[in-house]
Order: sequence, then structure tokens, then C-alpha cells
Amino acid sequence: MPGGEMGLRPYDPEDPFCSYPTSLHIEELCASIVRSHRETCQFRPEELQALKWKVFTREEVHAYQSKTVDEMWQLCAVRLTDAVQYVVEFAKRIPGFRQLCQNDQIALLKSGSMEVVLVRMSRIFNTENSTVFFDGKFAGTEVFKSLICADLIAAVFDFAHSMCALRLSEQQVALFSALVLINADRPCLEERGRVQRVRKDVELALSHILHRDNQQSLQSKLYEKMADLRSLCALHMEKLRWFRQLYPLTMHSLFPPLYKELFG
Ligand code: MHQ
Repeated sequence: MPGGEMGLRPYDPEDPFCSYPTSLHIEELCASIVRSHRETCQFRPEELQALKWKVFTREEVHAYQSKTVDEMWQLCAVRLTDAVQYVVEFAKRIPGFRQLCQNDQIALLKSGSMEVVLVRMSRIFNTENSTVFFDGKFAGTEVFKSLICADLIAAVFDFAHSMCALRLSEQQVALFSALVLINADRPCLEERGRVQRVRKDVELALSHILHRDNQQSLQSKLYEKMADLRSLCALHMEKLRWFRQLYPLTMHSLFPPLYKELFG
């Protein structure tokens, strides 16, 4: 059943608790999205600060590099899917998302969840040594060597650097993540108009906090980042197709079902 791995239920027009964001005050919408982000962000800022210099030893890096291509892909697919699971939970808590029809919820997650994972990656990225919190410690690009997709890894790390340069607050990350997900231009949407209405509110919410923070100049920079996200995800899909051709059985039997549902 589509959406089964994400625990989505169909939109019920009779549901008396379904509130549309249009009925919410913009301040409440901001607060709600920020709370959803905080509750689903996987790592709290204080935790990350404490772990900041916990890096893999040379022996540990070597162990990752000695894995076979399919072993390392499987490990990364599992870690990536953990992160995606939190993004799905975040999406479900964005006011208006659950009220979209189930196919549109799935379509938005298929095209947007990886993008939000990459936005969130900037929160767990240490620019001082170019490492990302992965599998319990901070990892540089060399850790991912056996994936044999150095170009994708380099591009993802560059993107993390450029996101960190914007020095977004947690609230700004929350609103930007919601905007990345609620996008009426995604393929295969059935009720584009309804997605567009929810998006308009999220856009208002983002402008509201940027205005409040006196950082309106961030707006155009964030819209530029959305183009980078698109090309990174296209590259991810291209690498995945390459991997599936080489190791169809690993992909079929050892990758997490949610990963296959979203990207397969
Ligand atoms: C998360 C932690 C995390 C874990 C995994 C799927 C694949 C084999 C190829 C990280 C894509 C290659 C991923 C591992 C590459 C783009 C993938 C491989 C945040 C995200 C993060 C750091 C993932 C980011 C994307 C990575 C590096 O909490």
C-alpha cells in the first residue's frame, strides 16, 4: 500500500480536528512549525555541541574504507533512512500537511524528504574540520570512500558548507525545511491548488520570522539554495540507479523498505 511505510492515513473531510493553516494566526503557524522541528530534529543543538570534536580514529576510518561497495551503501541507506523517518514525522506535524490527500503527501515526501535531510545535515556539520555527524561520530569525506561516488559526497559537503555560511537559527531552519517540503511544483500532485494554499502560509511564516530577525536578505539566498537541493537529489538518484544495476539483490533485499518506497 503506498504510504504504508510512512504511516500516513487518508485525508478525512469529516475529521472535526482538521484545522487549516488559514485559520491559524501566522505567529501560531511559526510556533507550530518550530515546535515540530524541535520534536523531530533527531539531534538537539546542545547534544551536537558536546559531540563536536568526537571524530573517527584512523583505524575506524580505515574500517569504513575497507567495507565493500554494497556493504557501505547498505549502511548509508540505513542511516539515511533513519534521518528520513524523522523528516516524515516532521512533515506530518506541519499544519495543513495531513489534510492533503494521501497521494500528495507521498508525492511531497518522495521529492522533498531527501532535500530536507540535506538541509538538516547543515545542523550536524562541523565547518572547522569539514565533518558530519554520521554513525555516532564526526566523519570527513574519506569515510565515504567505498561508496565510489566521490563527486556526490563532495557536492553534499560543499552544500553543507554553504548552508552553514548562512548561519541560520533553529527557527529559520525549521521554516525553511517546511518550505522545501510544501512545494506545489513537485511532480505527480493531484491537488496542486491545495498544496499551493498551504505553501503560501508557510511562505508568510518564513517572511515573518526573517522580518522579525531583521534578516530579509536571507530570503533570496534561501530560494537559491532550493535549486542546489534539486541538483543534489538528481545526482543522488543517478547514483542510486547506477548502484541498483550493479547490485540489484542488495538493493532489493537489504535496503530499508522506506528507502525503496521513496527512492526506488
Ligand atoms: C543524518 C545522518 C546522515 C547519515 C547518512 C544513500 C547512499 C548510499 C548514497 C548520510 C548517498 C551518498 C549519508 C550517507 C551521500 C549523499 C549520503 C551517504 C543526516 C544526514 C546524513 C549525514 C546523511 C547525508 C547524506 C549521506 C552523506 O542525521
